[in-house]
Amino acid sequence: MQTPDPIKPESYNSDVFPTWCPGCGNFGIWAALKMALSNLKIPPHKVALIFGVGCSGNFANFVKGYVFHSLHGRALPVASGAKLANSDLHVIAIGGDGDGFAEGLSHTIQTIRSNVNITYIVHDNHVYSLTTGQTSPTSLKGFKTKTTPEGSFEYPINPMALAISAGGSFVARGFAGEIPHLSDLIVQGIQHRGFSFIDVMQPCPTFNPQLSYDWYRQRLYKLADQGYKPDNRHKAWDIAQEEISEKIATGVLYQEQRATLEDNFPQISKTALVKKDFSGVDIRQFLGQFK
Ligand SMILES: Cc1ncc(C[n+]2csc(CCOP(=O)(O)OP(=O)(O)O)c2C)c(N)n1
Repeated sequence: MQTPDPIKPESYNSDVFPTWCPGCGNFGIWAALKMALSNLKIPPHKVALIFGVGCSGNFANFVKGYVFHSLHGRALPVASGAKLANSDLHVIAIGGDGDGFAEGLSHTIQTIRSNVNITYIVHDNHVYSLTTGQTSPTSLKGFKTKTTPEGSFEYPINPMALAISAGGSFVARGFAGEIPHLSDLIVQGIQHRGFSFIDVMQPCPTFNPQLSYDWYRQRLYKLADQGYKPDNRHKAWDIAQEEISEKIATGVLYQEQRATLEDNFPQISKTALVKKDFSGVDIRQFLGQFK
């Protein structure tokens, strides 16, 4: 793949223009990610974008890079495998709240624990969109859909609390309607050594119109404006307890440095697996290292 010079947000456009509904928050996340990659001067051939299934997963068709459209809830194991095979790539996993907190919930928890050096962006619209509007694990109580005509009665999953309690080393929340701020969070997430978890508040005007851009804006506040420092897990936990129906903190809630999954594999901690010279290697002896 040729490297366009200089790298611009448009460098990541595929030939297909997004088919998302007018006003969909996915456009903002798409723009923020492209802005982040171009600000970091990462060429498309140095990034692997691994998608789940959903409206968010359709992003796979609208972006350039090494792109893999995986199964529903399975973006994270595929992304982890890509990173372990080629640690020289920037690996970014992308999926919806259904993908990450229902079908893929155990992968989300286990990948946070592993601290593999990848970035995970959740398009959290609090609804299953691609299947035309059913409750998701983050749907607010009382949310009326085809599957919950009397309103959802289940308590919503809290992604910030989930990530902090699973041992997240980078836990952040952004808003699809604030592209430069979200882009900066994605930059920080990519630069973080370890698993970066970014939950993005994403308006879905078609299947969750109540949570509109205005609804979010009335509740959003930026942690950085309050001089907040994301180095204390207990403080992060307190912020995570705020009900998003009342107030929504954006920014990095918590960050710490600790060994990544790759650091724990001496076979790949220094040289990417794909760069190993296997000519003349007794493969049985090599595989023996993995026992
Ligand atoms: C294992 C499995 N279960 C269910 C489906 C059907 N399905 C496809 S997309 C989807 C919902 C996607 O919702 P979400 O992950 O929140 O993404 P969004 O469409 O809102 O971006 C479901 C249930 C599937 N494809 N695979």
